[in-house]
Amino acid sequence: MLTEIEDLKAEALAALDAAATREEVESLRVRFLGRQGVITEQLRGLGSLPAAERPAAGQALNQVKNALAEAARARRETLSRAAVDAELGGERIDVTLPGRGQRAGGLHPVTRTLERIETFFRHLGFDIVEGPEIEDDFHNFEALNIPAHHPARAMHDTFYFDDGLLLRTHTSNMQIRVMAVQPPPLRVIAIGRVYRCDSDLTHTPMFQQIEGLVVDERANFANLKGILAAFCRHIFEADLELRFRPSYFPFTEPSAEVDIQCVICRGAGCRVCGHTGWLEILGSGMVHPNVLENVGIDSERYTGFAFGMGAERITMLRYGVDDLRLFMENDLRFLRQFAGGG
Ligand code: 2NL
Repeated sequence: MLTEIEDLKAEALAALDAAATREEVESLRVRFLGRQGVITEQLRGLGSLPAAERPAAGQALNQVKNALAEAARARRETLSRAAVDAELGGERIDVTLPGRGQRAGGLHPVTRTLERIETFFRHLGFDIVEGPEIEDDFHNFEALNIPAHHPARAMHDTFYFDDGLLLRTHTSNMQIRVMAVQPPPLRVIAIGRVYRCDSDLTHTPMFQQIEGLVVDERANFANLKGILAAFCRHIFEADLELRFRPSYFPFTEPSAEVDIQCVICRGAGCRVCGHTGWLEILGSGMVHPNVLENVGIDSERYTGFAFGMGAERITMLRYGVDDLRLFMENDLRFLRQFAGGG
């Protein structure tokens, strides 16, 4: 009987030692120590043994029972610890790996150009104004010396609403609004989105315009030329030549379009400037006396000059971007090239 018990103990201990999972340990525990387990059955059978053998057998069985319970507990603990170690080992953080870093965002290239232009004119004492994109006929056309049926209205490709309102075709509406309420002397820059029903490789239905206006006694064309020359040299960060070509706008007289020496070839001629060596960058002129009178300014006492340009076009020339559509598509591969820096 006692050797049988010893064999049973050896068998159970070996099985526990070989158990690879906590589930296996549990099923061995049930097999030997459970309510119908082998050891339990033996304990129950003690009564049928001869009285002389009972105490020794009972003691031996109890010892085996305790030994197996302890062995099962120890094995379970070993397996648990191994499981935790394996999990931690798999998750170990390698602090020597290079970090993923955080990409810095950046301002849109057109915004950067607008900010540079704004800063330049602020230093010259200009006020920066913004205003409504939905405008009435008076502030967008009539006051600017563009009466109904004037051929210049066709030039503007206007988007109209049903009620006679329209999307402004230039930021001059703001210049009119300022002149109507503020007496001269005036130095104003109007910046904002303008809309024209026009779309091809070099035109988008919306673009950002920058317009400048100065009204003062004796404001003259020489002042205009001086400001624009300083402006171009500042924005393009180069000592560029300027060229004024006679032109026509209904709201200025005389009018001039301004070219700068090509920023790419410096005048030698290249694809960007169409081999002329010059790039057209803005329109300008002396404010038409009719415009001053329309807003109640005495055109005998005051004169004015004004200029206007498209922010996208200036941005293209500053950064050497050759496709206007890139500014509208928000492709991160394009925009990331402008992130950071100034
Ligand atoms: C261009 C040309 C220009 C003006 C805008 C202006 C405004 C007032 C009176 C007179 Cl209130 N003129 N603005 C003058 C000349 C040209 O813009 O090419 N824009 C994109």
